[in-house]
Amino acid sequence: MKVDSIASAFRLEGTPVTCAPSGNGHINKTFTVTTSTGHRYILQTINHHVFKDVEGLMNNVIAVTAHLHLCNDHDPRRVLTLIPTLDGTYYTKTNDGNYYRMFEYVENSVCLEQATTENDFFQSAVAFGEFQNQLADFPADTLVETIPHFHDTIDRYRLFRDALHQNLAGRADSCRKEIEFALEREEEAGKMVRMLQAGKLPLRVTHNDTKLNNVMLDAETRTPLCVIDLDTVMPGLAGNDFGDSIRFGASTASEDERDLSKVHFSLPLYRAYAKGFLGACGKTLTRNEIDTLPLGAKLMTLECGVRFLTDHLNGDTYFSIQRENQNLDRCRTQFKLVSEMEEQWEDMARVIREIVKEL
Ligand code: GN1
Ligand code: MG
Repeated sequence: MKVDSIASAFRLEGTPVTCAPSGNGHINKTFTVTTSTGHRYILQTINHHVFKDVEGLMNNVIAVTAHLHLCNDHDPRRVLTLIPTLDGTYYTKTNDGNYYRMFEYVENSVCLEQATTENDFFQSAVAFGEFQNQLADFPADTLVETIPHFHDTIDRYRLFRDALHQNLAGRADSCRKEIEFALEREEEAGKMVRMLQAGKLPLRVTHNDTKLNNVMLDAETRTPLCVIDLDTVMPGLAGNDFGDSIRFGASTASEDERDLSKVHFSLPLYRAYAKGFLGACGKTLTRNEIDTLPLGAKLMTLECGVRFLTDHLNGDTYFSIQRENQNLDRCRTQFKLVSEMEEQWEDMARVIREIVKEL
């Protein structure tokens, strides 16, 4: 079935005229639809191999966006707005078994793949910090866990070891260095999960995929508009949300950069993000949560590297790729960032202490 004809299943202003691919997500496919009145919408497939409970996922997104709309006076630029289908639901399943949903297009906005200025990164931190605050009173037990064990680093290592053992794509010998790097850090990787289990870190409603390209900024003022990609909003750790932003946005190169000499962990970008994030939600975080923010950054970067490596070993079945060895390239950038964080470990903790003093 053609994607532009799928758009007609939704309650649109005008009739669909064009439908063009957009966005850079690794999981769902995204299109921009323009109608006869010039109105623009986002049409997205929901990857049901990754998200097995599509109905549960959509119920999460419906409930979370409704809650956020109340916090933002129903401003359609501040919160993702779902478009209902003609039969009054919020997603449609086509004959070929695929799922689709639509959102209002957020006009006059930018979505960045890399932080070009410290201010842009700071503003994205404000967006994710406020997001966290606004969901603080959301009833977490009503949310479905859309991907069980999503940031369970202990379980991520179990899957990595399985992939290593099975060596399905026959690639293990060609990435021994990366495999060693991951294994040397296995014990530390589980640290925050164990703190959670011991009651030393609280579960909150978190985003869990806080990449810079999952937030929209106003194209002119460069101030935050809305947080997008809500499929993994579920109970999680605040430090993981902080950490995932750092792993992606405090790097001087893109996630899949092949020239590792371009990839560095930037302490100034880290500081800018920490300032925005702690300014927005620092007062609600516990002492342990604040103290483990640097660890969150390191462990999310390590976890993501391990996930890319696992997928490379499995033959690229999870993250979409555009070229050979792209998941290995992605893994290498993550591990390079982890090494540099280890070198700047004391500075990372000091930055947090300095910011907290000024709150
Ligand atoms: C995926 O969907 P996207 O591209 O925003 C992934 C994240 C990874 C990220 C790495 C559901 O995010 O967990 O951190 O790629 N999302 C899922 O770039 O697995
Ligand atoms: Mg995304």
